[in-house]
Amino acid sequence: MSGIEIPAGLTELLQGFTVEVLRQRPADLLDFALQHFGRLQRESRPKGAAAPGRGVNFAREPARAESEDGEEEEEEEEEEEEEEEEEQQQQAGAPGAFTAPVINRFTRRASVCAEAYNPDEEEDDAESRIIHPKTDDQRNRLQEACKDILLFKNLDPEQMSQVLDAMFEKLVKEGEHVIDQGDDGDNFYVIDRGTYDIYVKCDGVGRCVGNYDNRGSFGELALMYNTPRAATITATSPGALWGLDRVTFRRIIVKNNAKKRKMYESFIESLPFLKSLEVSERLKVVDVIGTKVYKDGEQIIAQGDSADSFFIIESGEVKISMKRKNKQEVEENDAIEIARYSRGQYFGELALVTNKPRAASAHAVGTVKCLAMDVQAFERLLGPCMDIMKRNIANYEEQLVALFGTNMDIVDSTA
Ligand code: 1OR
Ligand code: 1OR
Repeated sequence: MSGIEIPAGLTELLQGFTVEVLRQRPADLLDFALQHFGRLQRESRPKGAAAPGRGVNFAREPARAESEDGEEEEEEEEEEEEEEEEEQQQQAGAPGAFTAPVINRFTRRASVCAEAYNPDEEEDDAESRIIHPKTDDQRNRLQEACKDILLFKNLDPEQMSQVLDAMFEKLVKEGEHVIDQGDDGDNFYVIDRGTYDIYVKCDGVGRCVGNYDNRGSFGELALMYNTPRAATITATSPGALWGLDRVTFRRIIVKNNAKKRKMYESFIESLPFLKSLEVSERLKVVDVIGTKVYKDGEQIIAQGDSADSFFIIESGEVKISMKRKNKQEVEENDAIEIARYSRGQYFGELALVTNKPRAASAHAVGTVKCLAMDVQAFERLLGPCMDIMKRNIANYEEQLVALFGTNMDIVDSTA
């Protein structure tokens, strides 16, 4: 981190305190703080010892004993926790090579903290909800920033309103590290404005693997899978983010992901172009997709636009069309239809693979339901399917000749 260094455990300590204040709404805050931190100190002491124990004990984590030398009493419990975590990660789809976690003591504890806030237990506990009051301007900007966030797409209105209430604005300076690879996950972030680089360490050296340009979100992986941060995110301009705390994220988004898995697991499993993925990798695809619905005639992709997502059709029909050559200002109906796709087929991969603008437009024919994935997830998760997709791209030109014969010059494929 650049600038002021935040001591390890401070964020969790203050978050735990804040949650307790919101839950219990004490009349005397100072008195409550004295009792709260006094209790934490007592709980974190080794049994029968006078000296305070190491580390932070979180507000709702059961008190545990810790001996000075080997933490023997803790060991058994930690092994159980590890097993539990492994089990959960297997269910969640164990993270790929880049996330291979070196689970240190602190990481384990942080994960325990997350486990203490069991999404099911928290379900109807309205008092534990975190609310950050916002001005009208903030609320408008927040709603605008969140409207295309795929992880929020499958939430019901009540869940969405709890998420918006809990989000808080965070201003960032150019050069600031918003997330450092290897750290514990505290918040999920939605971009309000600003540009950000993504660095991933390879043999100890950070390599820029992508960026965000005034839109999108990051920081979900560590919260979803209880793993260390998988990448470093640095601001390359002054910017603003909307943060969502770990507890609310797990209570709402992770819980909702379980529902999404039930809905989409077998569909994703059935897609031939994803057959190179392991089962666990397919589950991770389900975790990051968001459902988007389009009305008859609505534009899904515009030829020439920059690209930020990939689509799989769940239901309905999608028409792919290209502008006529030398007619940049064409009417929509002056474009030529080049393909039609339906359930189980995908589109929007070409611009992501070639790093070029969209080569064609896509429109809904009737009502269309698509599963969308952002470019970062596409690159992170669909690497093993690239051969199949590239083979298909190589066929595009052939298909076009088949469609228009030697007259293929009529479409503008230079975009
Ligand atoms: P996180 O909680 O692990 C870092 O914190 C965030 O960076 C991560 O969640 C993602 O939201 C985001 N690999 C891993 N994390 C990435 C990647 C990424 N891109 C964005 N994030 N890759 C780059 C894909 C363009 C794969 C690199 C091998
Ligand atoms: P995209 O990201 O470029 C438009 O956004 C999408 O239309 C594109 O990815 C493909 O998924 C899809 N040429 C270009 N894009 C095509 C084509 C195509 N067919 C489907 N798409 N063809 C002409 C090649 C010059 C194939 C004609 C049958």
